[in-house]
Amino acid sequence: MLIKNVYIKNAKQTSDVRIENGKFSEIAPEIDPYAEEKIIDLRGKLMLPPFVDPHVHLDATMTAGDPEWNQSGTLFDGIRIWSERKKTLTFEDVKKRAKKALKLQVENGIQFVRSHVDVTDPNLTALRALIEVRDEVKDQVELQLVAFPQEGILSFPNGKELMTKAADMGADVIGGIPHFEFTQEYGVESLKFLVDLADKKGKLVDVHCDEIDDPESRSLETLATLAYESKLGDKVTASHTTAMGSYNDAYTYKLFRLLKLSHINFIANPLVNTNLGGRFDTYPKRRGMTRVKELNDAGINVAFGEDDIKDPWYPMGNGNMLDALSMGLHVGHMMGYDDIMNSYKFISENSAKCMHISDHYGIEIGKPADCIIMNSQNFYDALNERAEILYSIHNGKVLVKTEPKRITNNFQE
Ligand code: 17E
Ligand code: FE2
Repeated sequence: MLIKNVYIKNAKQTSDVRIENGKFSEIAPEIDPYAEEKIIDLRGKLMLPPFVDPHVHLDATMTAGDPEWNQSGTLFDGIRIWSERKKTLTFEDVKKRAKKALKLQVENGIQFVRSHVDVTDPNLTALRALIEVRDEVKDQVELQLVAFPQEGILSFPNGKELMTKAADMGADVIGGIPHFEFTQEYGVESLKFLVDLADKKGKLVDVHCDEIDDPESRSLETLATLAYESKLGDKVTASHTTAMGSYNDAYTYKLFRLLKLSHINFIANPLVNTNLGGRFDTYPKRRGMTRVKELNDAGINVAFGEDDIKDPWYPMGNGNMLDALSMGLHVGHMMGYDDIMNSYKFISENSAKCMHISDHYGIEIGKPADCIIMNSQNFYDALNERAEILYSIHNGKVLVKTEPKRITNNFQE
C-alpha cells in the first residue's frame, strides 16, 4: 500500500509512505507506485503516530449512575459508589462495557491502551474478564493491564495476596494508591511492596500517587526514590500526582532533582482531575492538575490520560484524547502556538514511553505500520477543529475510516 502526500508530524513538506507486510518500508518525498499497488492519496493531510490512552479504568466504564450518581464530585464518593457497583460485577458485564469503551477509543484513533483494573475484589472478576478482552482485541488494540488496588494494599483484607495473584495471572503492570492507605506508614510500605513485586516478576509500575489536594501527601518522593534505587527507572510511572499542585515551590524545587535522577514518567488526567480536584476548597479553588508545564520543561516525560469514560468519578468521556489534551493545555497554561502545535506528544509519543512500547511505536521504517491520518494539515488545526480521524491504520490494515462531515451552510459572509 502506498499513502501519498501526508504531512508527517507537522512537517513543512509532504511525504509518501509505503507499507509492506504490515510494516513501514519506505518514506520519501515522492515514491512511484508499483504496478497494482493500492494507493491512498491524502492530498496534504496530517499523519501522526496513533493516539495512546495510557490511563483509563475499563472495569468501571459505562457505570455512571449505577447504583448512584456522584453528586459531591469527590474522589472519595467515587470510590464508595464503585465499591457498591463492584459487588454486582460479572465476567460478561465487564467484558461488554470494556469493549464498548475500546470501540469508542479506536474510532478516535487510539491503538494503545493501559487500563487499571481494581484487584481489591476477592474473586478478581474484572481482571479475569479484562485478560480475556486483552487477548480478544490484540490484533486491533494493544492493551496493558494494571493490577490496581483501589481500596489499598495494606488497608484491604489480603491486599498483598491479591496483588501477587493478579501479577501471576498476567497483569502487565503493578499499581498502588498510597494516599488512600489508612496511614502514611502503610503508604510507604505499600510502595516498597509493589516496587519489589514488579522487580521480582519483571513488570512495569504505575501508581495512583498523591491524588489529593493535600500538600502533605508526599508519596511521590518515596516512589521516585524506590525507582532510582531499584534501577527500575523509566519502567515506573506516577499517575495523577495532583498534590504537587499544592506543594510549596521550595520543596518542589528540591523534589525535581530526584524526579530527574529517577527517570520516572508522569501521567496527568486533566478532565477527571479538574472534576475531582478542588472539591474541598471554597475560593481560591485549586485546579486539580499536577505541574505538567514545569515537569515537561524540566525534560521529564509527561503524558495525558482520559482516566474515565462514564463512571462514578466522571459522568462524561467519549474516548477522544483531544478533549483530555485540550483541557490539559488550558489548565496547564500551555497555550503558546508551539505548545499547541507540538502537544500531540502528550497523547502519543510521551504516552508510548510510559507504556514502554517505543521499540515498536512510531512512524519509522521497519516498525509496524501503525498511524493515523487526521482531516487537517497540522496539529494546531486538528486540535482546534477536533478533526476527524480519516484513517487509523494498524499493522498495515485500515482499522477505521471516517468520511468527513458535509455541511450545507447558507450563511452569507
Ligand atoms: N480511582 C482512583 O483512585 N482515582 C481515579 N481518578 C479513578 C479511579 C478514576
Ligand atoms: Fe485513575
